[in-house]
Amino acid sequence: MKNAIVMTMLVAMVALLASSAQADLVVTSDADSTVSGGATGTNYGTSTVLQIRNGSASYKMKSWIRFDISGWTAGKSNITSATIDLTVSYRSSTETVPLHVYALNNGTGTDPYGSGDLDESWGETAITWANAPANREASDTVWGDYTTLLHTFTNVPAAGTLLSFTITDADQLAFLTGDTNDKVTIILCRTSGSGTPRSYIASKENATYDPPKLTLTPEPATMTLLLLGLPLALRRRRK
Ligand SMILES: [Ca+2]
Ligand SMILES: [Ca+2]
Repeated sequence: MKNAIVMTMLVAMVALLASSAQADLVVTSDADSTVSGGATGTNYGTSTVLQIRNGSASYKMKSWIRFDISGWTAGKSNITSATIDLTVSYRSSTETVPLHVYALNNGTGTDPYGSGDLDESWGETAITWANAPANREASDTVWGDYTTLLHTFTNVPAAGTLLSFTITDADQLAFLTGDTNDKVTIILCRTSGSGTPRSYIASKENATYDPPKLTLTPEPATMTLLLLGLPLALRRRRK
């Protein structure tokens, strides 16, 4: 009888924890666009591809991608792992130019370098080379004070292939764990190459390939630990 009461109480506790536990959050890009050093006032927000290339000024292209993480309800400090998936939508035959993925830090206010707002409210159909947050306009990269390097792909495979990486390092996760506005932005750029070769990443407007995707994973749930300990607790009571 006692065991039955204990069991009922534990099941109720597990159910309560399960209802409040944070599951993985999977979101696709909320906004994405290329900006071009050769057309500094032009927006590419409705394009089906995200372009990233380096070279002389007119060949420089970088891409901004934003995710809405308002679906994460367990407190941002509980994010312990993040995976970013990008799908290659085009590749020239010899694409070996490294592709860097940066996070825009959770900045607020105005970019002192004149590249626009840092508060991540950039508009998908308004972002350009001239106003993209943390864009280092005279360069092939971004302002280090406001960004964190997450990953570098050393080679880009054929169209249709997934480019994926997972981060668990606290410093790299800071743009997520320190987020205060439910928006996070990543930036794609290249710091070598001559304009060609190049490759494209599918944007959220691409009908053939998957859009950029972010997966957030919480700390191992208390519920799981409790479930693991439950049989042991019951066995001890029966002795
Ligand atoms: Ca877009
Ligand atoms: Ca943010």
